[in-house]
Amino acid sequence: MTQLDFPHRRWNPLTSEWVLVSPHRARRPWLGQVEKTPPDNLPQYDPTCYLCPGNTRNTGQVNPPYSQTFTFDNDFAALLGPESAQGELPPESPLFRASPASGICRVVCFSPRHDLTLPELSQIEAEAVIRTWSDQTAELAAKDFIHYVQVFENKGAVMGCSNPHPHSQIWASSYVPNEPQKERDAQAGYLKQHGHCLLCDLMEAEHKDGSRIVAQNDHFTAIVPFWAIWPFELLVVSHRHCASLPELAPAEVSGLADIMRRVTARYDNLFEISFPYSMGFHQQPCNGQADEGWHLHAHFYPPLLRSATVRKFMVGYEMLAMPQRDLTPETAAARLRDLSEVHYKTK
Ligand code: H2U
Ligand code: ZN
Repeated sequence: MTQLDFPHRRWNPLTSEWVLVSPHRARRPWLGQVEKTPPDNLPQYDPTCYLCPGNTRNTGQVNPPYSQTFTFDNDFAALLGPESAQGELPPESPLFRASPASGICRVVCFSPRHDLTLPELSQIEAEAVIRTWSDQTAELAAKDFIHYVQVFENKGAVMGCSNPHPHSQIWASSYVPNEPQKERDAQAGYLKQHGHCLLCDLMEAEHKDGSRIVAQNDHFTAIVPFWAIWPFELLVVSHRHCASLPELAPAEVSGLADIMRRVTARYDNLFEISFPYSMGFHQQPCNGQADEGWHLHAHFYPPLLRSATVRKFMVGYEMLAMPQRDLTPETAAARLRDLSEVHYKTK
């Protein structure tokens, strides 16, 4: 695609929302907040970490001496089991609407090593993480009261992550949350209107164009979406039309592990720091009607903008009007594409 260097809006067909792109603004000066860079010299084992093997968590429970991944029920879960829905909610009215919410929250550690992040794991270790997410999804989705399983990773203090030990979270809920519900409606609407899957069509168009592709293998492609909000946002899409992690064949699990390692290595190499982000998979809702238009994908939402210490703030216009970006998605993709996939720490 040719570079656009004048203000314009772009449509996000997955959420049915617009983003404002202002490429001419990318060079403005910055005198605002400067973030701390993440520590680069973590120990392999931290006796004070509540996720390291053998350590005691806040509740007094002791982590097993695990050697690959480790999953446990979140000790401070945001959602509690169905038995928690005891009290009575106020009667619904057009202005005041409340609804019961129950679920299961878990923490998944990627590795017993306190100091290794996704791009530093071996291919085998990264595959074990994908399989854990997949097995957890299958187990949680099989429960009658669960309607959606959200797998996500919050990485870096800037993103509110409380502990550098590599871990992710899973929140399985009795309801479909806002973002997946928007995507559900949009994917179903696209299928109805065009007779094809939205993300299958997107993959075809992106492979033809190429300007937003960052990395690909036989089974997955990572792009900076045309409608990206965050400066270096990524969308990772499966080539085969499938709707959830448990549907992936073994070769696709390997493909997903490969693409996750490669894009996170590029991220770390961008500013030569452990790159912060929120990442998560969007899988089809469970225990409801089938979602034929649903196509498995992951979003990476990283906050950093122009250096390791200057982030994008979603404030002002973003909070009150709509998201806005300066750098075009095509420029962001080219920058990520030009980076090595060899992690800077191993150089
Ligand atoms: P972050 O991914 O945002 O860092 O959160 C880590 C989770 O770990 C958080 O949801 C949980 C917190 O509730 N946790 C435990 O389950 N046990 C502990 O002993 C400390 C933190
Ligand atoms: Zn640890």
